Amino acid sequence: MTEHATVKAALMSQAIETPSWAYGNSGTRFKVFARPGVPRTPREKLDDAAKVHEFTGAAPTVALHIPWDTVDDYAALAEHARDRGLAVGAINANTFQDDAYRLGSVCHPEAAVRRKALDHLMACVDIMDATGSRDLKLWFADGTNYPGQDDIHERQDRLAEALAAVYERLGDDQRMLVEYKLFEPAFYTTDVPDWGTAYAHCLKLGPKARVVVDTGHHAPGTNIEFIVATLLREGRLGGFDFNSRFYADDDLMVGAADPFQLFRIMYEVVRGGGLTADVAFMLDQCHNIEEKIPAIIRSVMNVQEATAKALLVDRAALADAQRTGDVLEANAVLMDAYNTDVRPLLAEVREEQGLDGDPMAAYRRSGWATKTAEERVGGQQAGWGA
Ligand code: LRH
Ligand code: MN
Ligand code: MN
Repeated sequence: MTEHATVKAALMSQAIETPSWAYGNSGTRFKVFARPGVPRTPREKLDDAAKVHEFTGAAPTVALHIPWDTVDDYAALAEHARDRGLAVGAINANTFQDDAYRLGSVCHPEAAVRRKALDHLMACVDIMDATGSRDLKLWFADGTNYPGQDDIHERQDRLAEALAAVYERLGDDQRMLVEYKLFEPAFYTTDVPDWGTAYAHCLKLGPKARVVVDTGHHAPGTNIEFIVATLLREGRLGGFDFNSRFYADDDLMVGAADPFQLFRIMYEVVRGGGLTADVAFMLDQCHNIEEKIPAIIRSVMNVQEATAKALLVDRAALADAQRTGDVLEANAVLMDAYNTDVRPLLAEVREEQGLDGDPMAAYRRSGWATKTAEERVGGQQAGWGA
């Protein structure tokens, strides 16, 4: 294969998972702006996700969030997805919305609350069994607000105990993705604040436990690509929750705030051999003021553009410059790839797959927005951010 053909093949095989909650109404604690045509049920969220996949050809799985996507029959929900050319992606657990969780969930000082949280995590694995989902995504809102509020050390013990119980319950082909976040909703300590803590727990648990990097969950200025390189080297990068941020956990469209950072991350993914199904490329974002489906299509395209640029880096020339200590040349090789307009290449890739080269325009022409605005009345809130 020519180099061009290898790049195209890699782009064609890249899958980007979209989150069910991005299709629903969301907002800040100040206001949720309702939008006409927004899904009313988990099935309708899948119907919208199917549109993103139809026009991009690159979004074949959808992450669910439990209980936001609660249904009576999960196997039937998975069937609904399959009928639309989709599969159920990661199951995201939610141990942050009940009154019981005021002092935490699996790290809570009371055993009864920890049990309740653990029961929920186990129920999420049951849903994985019913839907064929591979990944359980665990983000804990646990932490403390005031020094002395609880014992930091003991909270880690409680966390380890819960994680070990869930790990035991996983099937052979199932994985656990441990997500970290520096702060919020806890303001003093967070029980899984960084990749190091997540990694330490994963290492103890075993190979089915991996770290997930939510790009919005770091302190400003954090070198995320370094974290990605390290986790890949250790074989523990489970995936990404992609989004972008200007300030804290803003959950804006991936690649919108800092496309160069996204390129640097994707370069480390390519360099580290992470462009495989082993790494889940998921979006975790919400669309508060913009149209949702087009925003998700744009996000998928942003990831594809960063990936294309990363694949175009002349690795031989880069290695040469690095070996000879030619700092300027090494940097230039990387920037050459970043500064390439890859949109024509991606249009070509889509056309070769029988798709429209411009997914945004194709979606607009489809009339889906008008149809759903007429048919769906009373769209569902994403369940979070209100
Ligand atoms: C937490 C988080 C986590 C949740 C999602 C809705 O900030 O990133 O992944 O499940 O947002
Ligand atoms: Mn996340
Ligand atoms: Mn987040």
